[in-house]
Amino acid sequence: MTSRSPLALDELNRRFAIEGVVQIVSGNQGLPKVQIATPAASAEIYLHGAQLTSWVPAGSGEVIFLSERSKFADGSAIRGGVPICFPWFRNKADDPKAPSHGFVRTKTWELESVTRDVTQASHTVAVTLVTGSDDASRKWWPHDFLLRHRVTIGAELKMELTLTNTGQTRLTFEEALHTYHRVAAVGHVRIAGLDGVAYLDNTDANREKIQQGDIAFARQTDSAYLNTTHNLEILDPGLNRRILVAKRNSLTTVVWNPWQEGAKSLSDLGDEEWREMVCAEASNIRAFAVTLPPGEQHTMAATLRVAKLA
Ligand code: TA6
Repeated sequence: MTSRSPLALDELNRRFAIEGVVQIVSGNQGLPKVQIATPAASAEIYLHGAQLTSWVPAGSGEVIFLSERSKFADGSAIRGGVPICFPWFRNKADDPKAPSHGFVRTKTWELESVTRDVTQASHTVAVTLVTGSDDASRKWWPHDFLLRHRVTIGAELKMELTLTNTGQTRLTFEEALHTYHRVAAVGHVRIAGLDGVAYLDNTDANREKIQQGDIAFARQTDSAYLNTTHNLEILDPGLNRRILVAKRNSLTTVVWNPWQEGAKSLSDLGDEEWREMVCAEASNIRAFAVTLPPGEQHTMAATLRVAKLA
């Protein structure tokens, strides 16, 4: 796939805008973002990293956390929203100089399609963005691929990440939809759905442990739950809501909050913002990385829904 220069806004709107529903505008630091507004929900997706940064279902408040100090610049990841981690998660095992969480979250993706479904059952808009291998990616990862991110905006938020192996050899990759959920106060939040599941505790030399009951937050938390297809419920009494996360083709779930001490090392996170976010990430990492023969595809999906807590 050639890395064409990104299209100008007027050309992007000519090709993809839907009057009164979808437009492409100049976002933070002038980066192009897709703005979606329907009776069911509103949302924003930057072409930078194909990163969703807002989803507000009708009748609900903002569900996605975005740092007030986030950078919006080439080479930097947006802090918040849903960063796409690919083809590795965290540091690259064989190259400490490689970018954390891979290289696609700092690339400008291309808009491939914007479609609308206004049947009675659902008023949804689906935005598909695509990126692929190029000379720059092959320096880090010697494989040919096409990566599509299809985001369906409506009363639910559905994110589908599809990798196509366009090369001649099998490849193995890690992936994560690194979703930052907005919460009122992380110290009062619990995550249900992982009771009894084994996890690697990255705050304790990645020792393997077993989850006892719901996840509560009282310190830096960075846990990779293994061999689990379980759906999650993020229970937020402060906002009197549950965020339900359903996964498809994902065998690991990462849960992260930097807490006060971890936040100090993040210049793109406000001093107290760690209290208002929790990451719960559909993923395939570590021993559950995905191996794909030439020509094959793999889709991992996460679907979010919001409900009242009580
Ligand atoms: O998802 C948890 C995690 O892997 C943590 O270890 C922490 O590094 C977090 O991701 C954020 O990573 P980033 O590179 O975006 O600062």
